[in-house]
Amino acid sequence: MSIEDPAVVANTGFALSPEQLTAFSDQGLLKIDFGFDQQLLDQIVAEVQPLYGSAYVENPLSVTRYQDGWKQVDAVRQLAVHDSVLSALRMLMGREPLPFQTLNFPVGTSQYPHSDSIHFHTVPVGFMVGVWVALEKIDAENGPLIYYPQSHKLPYYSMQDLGLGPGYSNYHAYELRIQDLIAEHGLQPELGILEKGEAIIWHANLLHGGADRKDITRSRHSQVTHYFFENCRYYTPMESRPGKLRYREPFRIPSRSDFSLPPDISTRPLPFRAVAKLLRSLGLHN
Ligand SMILES: O=C(O)CCC(=O)C(=O)O
Repeated sequence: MSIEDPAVVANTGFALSPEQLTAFSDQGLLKIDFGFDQQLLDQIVAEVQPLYGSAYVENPLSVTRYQDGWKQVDAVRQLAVHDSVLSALRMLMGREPLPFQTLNFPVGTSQYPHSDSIHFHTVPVGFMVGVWVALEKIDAENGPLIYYPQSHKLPYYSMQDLGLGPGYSNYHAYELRIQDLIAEHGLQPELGILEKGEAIIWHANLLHGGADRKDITRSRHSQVTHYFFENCRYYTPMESRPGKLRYREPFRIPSRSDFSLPPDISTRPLPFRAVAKLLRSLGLHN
């Protein structure tokens, strides 16, 4: 069945309205309630906590993230591949979504604004989104998301466009250049004030980060999943130079919990990956 087939959307019972599609394209983000099962959200919070490690046990407010918790916690995976989310993303982008990374946050990140296109990029451009889910109530005090509506209409800036060399050692300089751009364009921030279970879908180029944690005693449990879309080339701009892109293998978080191959298959020796490729070509492996 092709993704253009309306049955794909109808099957899951979830569809975006024309107003929501327009809002995403105009604003670069969409605030949305997918009606997630509250028990699933609580399960994620409870089961991810041990993954934050000993620093978290000593001081639960000191650790800001855990990457790819879906490999250990099935509830994280279930949220990342939720049918309603995938249906919404198909409608937004007209291609099959490929969830490729999860991040879980116990507290606000206070992260400077950035465009995800500096971390994950595609050829053709723009086939990436983030879906950020509030796992508890988020208000102005516990470090909500901060974002700049319409900033996705700015050019896609690479490190080189901003006069910077590649590599994470230059990342703070990138953040400062983005601060300058925000001021130059007079962009106005908004905060992601959300009820538990609500989500924000952001465009690949939307400037966003973590607002200040005004109350540093409070948690801000949340999960973001990053998605690419099928039939692109994928690369990591921070590790790329013009004409020498650091390509990434397409990867999809498995949609079934009875996944019979290990999730870290892309890091396995070549013969193992060749078998996976064969299985994928036969439709037996995501
Ligand atoms: O959760 C946050 O505070 C920021 C998350 C973020 O910037 C991202 O996932 O790209």
